[in-house]
Amino acid sequence: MENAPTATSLILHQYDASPFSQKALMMLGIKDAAYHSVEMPMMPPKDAVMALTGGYRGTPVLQVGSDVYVDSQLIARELDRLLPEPSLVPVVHGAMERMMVRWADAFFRNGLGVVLGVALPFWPEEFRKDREQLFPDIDFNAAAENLAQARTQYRAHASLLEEQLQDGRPFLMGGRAGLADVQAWPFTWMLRQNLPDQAAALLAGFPALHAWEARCAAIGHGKRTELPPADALAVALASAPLTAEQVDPADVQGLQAGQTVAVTPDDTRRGEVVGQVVVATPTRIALRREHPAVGEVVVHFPRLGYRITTV
Ligand SMILES: N[C@@H](CCC(=O)N[C@@H](CS)C(=O)NCC(=O)O)C(=O)O
Repeated sequence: MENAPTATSLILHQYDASPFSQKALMMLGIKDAAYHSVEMPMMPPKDAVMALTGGYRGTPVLQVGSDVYVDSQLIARELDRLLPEPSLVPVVHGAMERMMVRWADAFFRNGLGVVLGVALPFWPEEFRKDREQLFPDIDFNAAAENLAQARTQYRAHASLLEEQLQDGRPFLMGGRAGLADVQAWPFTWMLRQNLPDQAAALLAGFPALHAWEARCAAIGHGKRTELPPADALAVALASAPLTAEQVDPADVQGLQAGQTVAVTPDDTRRGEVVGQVVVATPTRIALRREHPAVGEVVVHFPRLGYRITTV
């Protein structure tokens, strides 16, 4: 079959409506990468991704053979490792653009606050219930009451983007698109997609931002081929993980190779994964685990934003 995935193919498990998926798609666009996209449902059941990760349900997840990369932070690192050019930090090397992730999460939360404040009454009950358990720290009953503050905060965040672009640079860090744009653009995209009137009001009077949004949108999503979930699982089953053991001797939790631990996101309830430690560094935790549908896999998480507990 033409274009059949192999153990080295990039396979992205995701759904397009998520701004976090858009981060991964934009990275692939910057690299003009060829990849397979597996459609993930927006709500459980999510059998394919659950078999691969062992319990993490979030989007995006990148699969390469039997190595599974959770979170857009780690997907950025892996894409730069596998496809170094063009780099996702093309202008100013270093970690500053990675540090933006928590700023971007705050921008997301305010955008979500606007969406909830305006659109929650129109959400299907089942979707609302799912998202309420996903975001235990958000009071959905207070969404309308919190709307004015969410709008103010959203515009304050957006004004920083406008300010950054004041000197006429095409992208946030300069002449080329990179991780800074990837961190920020999905959250203006999100509001424009979901609530164009709100977006028009909250992003009004920001001409540099508007021009930048158009440049970001024009980057596209690279060379994408749709793949059925079963084919992605078959790739994992037919391959073996390639990750070498690497444990920081100064690991702050004293993690040891082979130790059984549980990893969960520390912000939303996207699910817990239990396995044996293969990698533990300040930037990454990777676990070995097995599932009949995929065989042995190694699931990688960023350390930032994830909680590790011993089992
Ligand atoms: N820090 C994560 C956040 C991912 C995230 O929160 N994704 C949301 C989508 S907007 C999600 O997974 N929601 C639950 C779901 O889709 O089941 C990342 O950057 O990948």
